Amino acid sequence: MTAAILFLGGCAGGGGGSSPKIKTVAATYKIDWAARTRDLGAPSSALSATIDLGGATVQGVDALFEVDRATGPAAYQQTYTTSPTVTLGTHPLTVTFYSKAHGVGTVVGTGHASVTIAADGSGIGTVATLGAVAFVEVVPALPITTTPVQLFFSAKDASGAVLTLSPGSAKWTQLDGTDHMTLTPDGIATGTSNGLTQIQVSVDGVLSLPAMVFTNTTTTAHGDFNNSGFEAPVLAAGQSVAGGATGWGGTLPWGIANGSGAWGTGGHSGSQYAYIQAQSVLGPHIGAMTQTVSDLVVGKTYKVTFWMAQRNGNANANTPAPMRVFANDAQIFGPVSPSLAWSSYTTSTFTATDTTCTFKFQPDGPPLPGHDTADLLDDLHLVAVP
Ligand SMILES: [Ca+2]
Repeated sequence: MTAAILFLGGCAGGGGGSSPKIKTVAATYKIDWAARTRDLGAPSSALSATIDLGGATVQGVDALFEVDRATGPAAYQQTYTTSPTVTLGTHPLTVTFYSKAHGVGTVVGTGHASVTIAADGSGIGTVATLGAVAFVEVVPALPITTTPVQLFFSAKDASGAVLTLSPGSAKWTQLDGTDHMTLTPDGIATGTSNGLTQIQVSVDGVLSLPAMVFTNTTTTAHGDFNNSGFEAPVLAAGQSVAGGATGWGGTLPWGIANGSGAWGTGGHSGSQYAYIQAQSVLGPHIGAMTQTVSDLVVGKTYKVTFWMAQRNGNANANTPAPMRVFANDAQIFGPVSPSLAWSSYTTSTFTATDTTCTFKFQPDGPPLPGHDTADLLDDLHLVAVP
């Protein structure tokens, strides 16, 4: 429910100029604008409404009125007056709420009723409004660091069409993990410690399923990869989460998984492992994982060792992706496609030119449109070459 519209009393007006025998009235109506979580300035759920009174002009055509929501996040009720006046009697009413001001943007709610405009404008009841939002979900986020970021949601109507709404249309709640991050009602997340947090978002009264986000406040490892076996944070058996592991950054789609599930049958060591997906089913989506390691010795030679397998889980799409490894954007490995079983790999050696180095693991995209490929990683190490 975006808002409610109520037709109330009005002042009796004079007859229309061209049809003096037809009585008209300046009907008044009120709109209850719903609370928002932030100030306006962008497309959102219900920033304006149009009211169509069928055949209510003195010429007998539809009388159309448009009103905009005021700026400011708080709920409020405002009374409006129809101008020009409308004819007395029974008319079909359609109210349409829009995501932008001035009656444009996405339709986010509609209401229909048969209303009777009386001489004093009174006796017309509330028009129920049916919200357009039918499905809401949390858009997977990159790991939340100590830098505040805006979380995003996706809203769809009953037919599955995406509705374009602004962040202020949504209300965010944190179900647990308050020791890992803070979350404002309008979706600004700030990490405070490493871990997992369950969150939920609602738009116009439609609630999403709970979603998990990582907080990752450790961004630099010393001398070797931090969380090299992807055992942190701890997931439940069979669980996987997109977008993060302690110590790691990257580009979606990637994540970690525990044990046997959609991505794999288990880790090389420990129960958890990472996956990087490269798929073109929904357009090109090529994931990457990155971590910056410090305390390298300039002039010294290093290599990276790691274990890799192709996706071998229970959700099909078990096709490998040709993996590449980069050290400060210089390629030191690949492209190599792994097999189903875990195997050990070693990159080319490279010489440190700085005390820090950012490593990136990124597969090539699928060879054909509509393909879904993914690789699994575990037990990554930076090794100094004697
Ligand atoms: Ca592991």
